Parts: sequence; C-alpha cells; structure tokens
Amino acid sequence: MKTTWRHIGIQAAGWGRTLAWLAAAALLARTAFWLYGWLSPCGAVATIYRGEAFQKARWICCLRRLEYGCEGRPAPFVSRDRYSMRIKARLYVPKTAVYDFATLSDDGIRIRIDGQPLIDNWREQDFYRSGRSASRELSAGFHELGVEFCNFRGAARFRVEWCGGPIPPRTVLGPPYLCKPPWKDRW
Ligand SMILES: [Ca+2]
Repeated sequence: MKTTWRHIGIQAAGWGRTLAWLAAAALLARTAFWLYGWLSPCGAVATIYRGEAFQKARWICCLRRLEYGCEGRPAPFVSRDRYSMRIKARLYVPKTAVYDFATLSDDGIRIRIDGQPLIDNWREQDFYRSGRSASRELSAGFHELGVEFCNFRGAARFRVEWCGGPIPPRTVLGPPYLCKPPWKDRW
C-alpha cells in the first residue's frame, strides 16, 4: 500500500497520544510516590535551609532513611554550596538496651536524642575520615530524634548507623525504627 501524507499524519497522531499517556502515567506515579512519602508513618521530615547555619528555610521533604547524598543543588532556591538541613523524626527502640550510633558525613552532622546531644561533628570534612560514634542506654518505645546536617561546599553526603539490642551491626537508621513526628511537629 502506498504511504500517503494522510497515513503519516494518522500514525504521528497515534504516537502523540501514546506519548501523552506515558507522560501522564509517569506524572501519576511520581505524585503517588510523593504522597506515599508524606503519608507513610516511616521516615523523617527534613527542612533544607540556605546557609550552613540555618539562615533561611527553603524546602521541606521526606527522607526514607538517614542516608543522603547530593552532588548538585539539594532543592530549588538552594545552591550547591553552603546549605543546611534539620531533620525531625521519632526513633522506635524495640528493647531497653545500650545502643551504639555512628555517623559519616561530608560535611557537618549533629544528633540529639530526647533533646540531649549524642554526636556533634560540625565541620568541613571528608566523608570517609569523618567517622564518629557514641552510645546511649535507651528504654523501649519512642524517643525524639533530631539530626542537623550542613554542607560547606562541593558534594554532600551523610549516613547514620545504629546497633544494639536486636539491631544488628552497621544498620542504617531507617524503617521500621525511623518514624515521622506527628503532623503538628513537622514544620
Ligand atoms: Ca561538602
């Protein structure tokens, strides 16, 4: 059959419709993923600030676990260099025991549990040489967990691990033990 301009037009319209459907499906999946991030009780809520000392709040997002890495801008209106992050969560402790916490960070990180400082390593540093650790006895149940992070320049990265009680060594702090704070305390 001879191909005519009319056939080409019909075919192009078909491809256009398929592409539109694919774009709509991708948008829907992205929205569902975003909603799941906010509605799921697991994870933490992070506010991203311009400036390495929490100068101006610019963005809020959810973290599934306390493991983060970013080579470029962390959020709209925030530059790659000189930004900070304040993370709010609740730590679910499955059993009363002494727990060990360890951090690696590029650059600074601080951890508080129930408002009491646990790790304070706030400086410009290389991720692999930044290791800090601390231990604390924690009772079973929920504890308030606060993490602050800053990037002075270049790439940014951090990881928080814990172990103790039934938690095996080198476990990245995440679900089901990392829980979001109540809605009223998230902002
Ligand atoms: Ca850095």
